[in-house]
Amino acid sequence: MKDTISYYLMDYFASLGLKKVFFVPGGGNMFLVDAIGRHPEIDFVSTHNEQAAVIAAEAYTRLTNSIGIALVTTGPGATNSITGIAGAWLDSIPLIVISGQVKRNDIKKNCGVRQKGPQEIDIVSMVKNITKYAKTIKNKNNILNEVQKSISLTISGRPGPILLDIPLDIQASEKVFKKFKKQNLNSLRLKSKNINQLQLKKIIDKIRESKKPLFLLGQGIKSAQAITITKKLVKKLNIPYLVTWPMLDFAPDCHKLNMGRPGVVAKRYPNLILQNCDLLISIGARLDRVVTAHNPKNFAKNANIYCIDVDISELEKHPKRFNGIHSDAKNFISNLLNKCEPKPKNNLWVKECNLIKNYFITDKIKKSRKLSIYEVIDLLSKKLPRDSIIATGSSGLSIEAFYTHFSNKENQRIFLTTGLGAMGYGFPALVGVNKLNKQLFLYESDGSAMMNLQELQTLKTIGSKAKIFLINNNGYASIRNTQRNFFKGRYIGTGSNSGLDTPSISKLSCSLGIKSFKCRSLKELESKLDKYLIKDELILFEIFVQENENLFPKCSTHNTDNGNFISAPIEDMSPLLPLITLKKFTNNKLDKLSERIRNEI
Ligand SMILES: Cc1ncc(C[n+]2csc(CCOP(=O)(O)OP(=O)(O)O)c2C)c(N)n1
Ligand SMILES: [Mg+2]
Repeated sequence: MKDTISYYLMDYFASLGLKKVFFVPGGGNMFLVDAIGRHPEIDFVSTHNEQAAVIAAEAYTRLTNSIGIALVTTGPGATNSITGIAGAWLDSIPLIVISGQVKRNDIKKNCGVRQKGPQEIDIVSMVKNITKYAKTIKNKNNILNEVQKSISLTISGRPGPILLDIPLDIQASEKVFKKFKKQNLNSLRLKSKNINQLQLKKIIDKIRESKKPLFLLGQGIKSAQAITITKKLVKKLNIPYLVTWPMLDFAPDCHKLNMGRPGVVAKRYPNLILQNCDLLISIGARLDRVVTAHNPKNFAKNANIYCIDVDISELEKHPKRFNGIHSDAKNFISNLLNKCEPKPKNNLWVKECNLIKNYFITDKIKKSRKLSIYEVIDLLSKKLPRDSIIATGSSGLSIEAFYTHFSNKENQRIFLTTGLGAMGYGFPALVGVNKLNKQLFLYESDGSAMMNLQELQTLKTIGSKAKIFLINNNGYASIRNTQRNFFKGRYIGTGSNSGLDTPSISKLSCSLGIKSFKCRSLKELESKLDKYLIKDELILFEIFVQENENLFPKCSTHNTDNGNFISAPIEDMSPLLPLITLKKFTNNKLDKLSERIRNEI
């Protein structure tokens, strides 16, 4: 058949099962837009901003075995895509971004001017450092090679986004081709290197000798599509595990080997268990400061530490005592699964972990009259059903409280953009996972919602049946906390008394024809949830909570009487526990800093 290169490209994507395109049309991508409209297998969603199109596409990748495609136009369309690309880059998410470009003759090249073609911008240079591959296609005969190469790169090794920039004249040029037959996406995945057998043997010996082994499971396991074998591994070996935020949904909170999410803001028990283990095996987690807290040298201080990562730079950045093993998570885990002996079920260590977990799992704050974010999160933990998808916003106090305290159930999929922490993630993320055949929920905060509010209309347009929990705490509660703690409460641009008004989002969504409720008490929220969670329509619950709550538990930096700062060890979180309790749960191995903090502040 004869058709445009644009159609040829879409036919190739469809043959690989890549059928979902999120886009905003423009003059600069018009032939590609025409092709997605005409191709019978391509399902397209129009968003109201390219940032949203790219976020929707990366959210789609996160929840499927496919890859989301975002299609943007040249100039402002391309620049709007950058936040979404950066998020996918930091979180290692496969993503295909196609940008339209001006005709080859109109490209300015290196002639020194700022622009030659209409709305021309050199997007490739801008995203080079946040993509695995970014290229302007100059030769139409090479397009299939370029596309195959970039798909291989986006899914292989440490995954990440790619961008192909296609000039208008290439989009429009015609090609005679046979329709592509169905192909397997995995055939484009590059093989990972074999693991070093000596290192493997050493770690197997360490597991055999260890009395208190602990896994720390990170996003790299999802990237390597190794969730199923990781479940088999922990089950076979009976080794407790911690997870990072993007792996929160690996197993239900109540699973007896699941010891929670460690870090600067965390429940107390994961941090205590981390400090009590004698062997820590971290797989696919980059162990940034959010997880290791203020002093990485003190992290898992009683343990031998092994880190498994597909990206050697992530291993090289660690302190010397972290032993690095350069391997893809799936490769490493399948080797362990075949070669490791199980630990006895319910061994002493598993019992000790569960004792600590059970003691601290219901760490509660004092009740006050106004609804607390923590009460909301407890209620949602109870009410949201198994087998559902929960998209969340990605920045601010409400989100951090959620990832610390939400108690997840079996087969709930929960996700955010974690590395970038971009406000505005929630609505477009929900657009991206629409129609994935599960009940859909979004948990988002008011300030962040405002950054991509227009996508509420997209949700309405695409017939979303999701339930949205919108936390209203009068703007930027997290930044108000910073301004209270560091600037004596000089609030600037963080709430209605300091120049930032947030409208009632339920009123706005009502005006779009979306059913919306205001909830100001736990009772009111519970009765609304009981009545409306099962309804088959898009509903927004605007939940008014206290405006100035603190995050807890938290590894704080303490200001001493004589003007010094002491950063608390990771196991000694605020509000501070009595020393005697801390001693009990750290096997009497108190850090000297814990005594100093209590004596000097
Ligand atoms: C795109 C973007 N701009 C700015 C920030 C900085 N920032 C982090 S949290 C925050 C306030 C978030 O407010 P809201 O979403 O209402 O959450 P809350 O802290 O009130 O729970 C801001 C401005 C950010 N994370 N992302
Ligand atoms: Mg807020």
